[in-house]
Amino acid sequence: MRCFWDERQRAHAPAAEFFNGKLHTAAEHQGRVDAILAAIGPTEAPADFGIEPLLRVHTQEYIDLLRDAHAEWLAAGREGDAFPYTFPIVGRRPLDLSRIDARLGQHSIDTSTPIGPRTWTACYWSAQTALAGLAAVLEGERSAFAFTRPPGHHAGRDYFGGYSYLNHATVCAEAALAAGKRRVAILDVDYHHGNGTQDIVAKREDLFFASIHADPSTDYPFFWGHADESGGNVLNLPLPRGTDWSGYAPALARGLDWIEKSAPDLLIVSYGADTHEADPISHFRLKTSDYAPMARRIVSLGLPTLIVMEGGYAVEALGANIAEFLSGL
Ligand code: SP5
Ligand code: ZN
Repeated sequence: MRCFWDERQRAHAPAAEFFNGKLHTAAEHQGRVDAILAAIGPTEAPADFGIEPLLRVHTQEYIDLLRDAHAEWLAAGREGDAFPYTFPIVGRRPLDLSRIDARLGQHSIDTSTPIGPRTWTACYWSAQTALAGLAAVLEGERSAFAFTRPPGHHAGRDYFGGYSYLNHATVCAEAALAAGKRRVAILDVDYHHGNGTQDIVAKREDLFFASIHADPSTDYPFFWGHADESGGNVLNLPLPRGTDWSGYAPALARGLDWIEKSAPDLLIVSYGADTHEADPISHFRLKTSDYAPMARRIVSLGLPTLIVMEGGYAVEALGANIAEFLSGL
């Protein structure tokens, strides 16, 4: 299977994130990279598909912020990574503010997603890696794996959060439509609900989103992913903490059945290994050996399939989990 990765994606190096009332070592840290690269073997570097595919999903204003935020942060006299800390809650009137703290708050949903001096570079190449994986599938590969990092599924059109800045799954879905595909389905199997993806595909008749994730009553991102948000082109299948393969497999079957009925001509999988029992921030109980059957069921749909990487933070188990998933493809 062709795997894609660009060394410039390594440059994003968040030190810390804030949740549960204190700073923690960033879960989405550079140490994930070698664990994953060792497992997937040789990778191809992407071509540069430019900024245009990103602008089919994200606003120019938001892209400008991602690119410039850290320089403005330094110019404001700060050090370290840029963090938002004040957010315009629902119903606040839109204001055209220039202060970096206001702009960060206006375009983010949490305090876990820092912007460092090289974050934009890593994000740009992570998106190009996804687009290179898509190009391989459009050229006829049955499946391809894009090691996107930073991840993407929590990022919306104009907001970052959940360690995500650019939404690779929908950037690729839009690129596929632009290249002539008619209907694209996104299956999200990360532990966390893909709120950004759901927001971006809302009300579309050519994009379909099915997600299996931890019940947002107990887990991040809390305000998206509840079962009653399903309908039309969205299917949410929240599962309780403690879910193992015996509880996961039936939800996966439902999700795949729904995708099949949506009649897509391309499948994009947002794959997170944070459903594993050893994950330090998550609470499902999948085992390494569960990822091959998961992948086999996904490819049994017989669709051309692009996999983009989302979360997965148990560094010791990460390589084996991804290798197992790829073996099932
Ligand atoms: C891509 C992805 O997987 N993003 C996940 C973002 C989750 N960030 C919030 C972390 C809060 C973790 N709560 C930890 C409970 C530890 N027992
Ligand atoms: Zn996750």
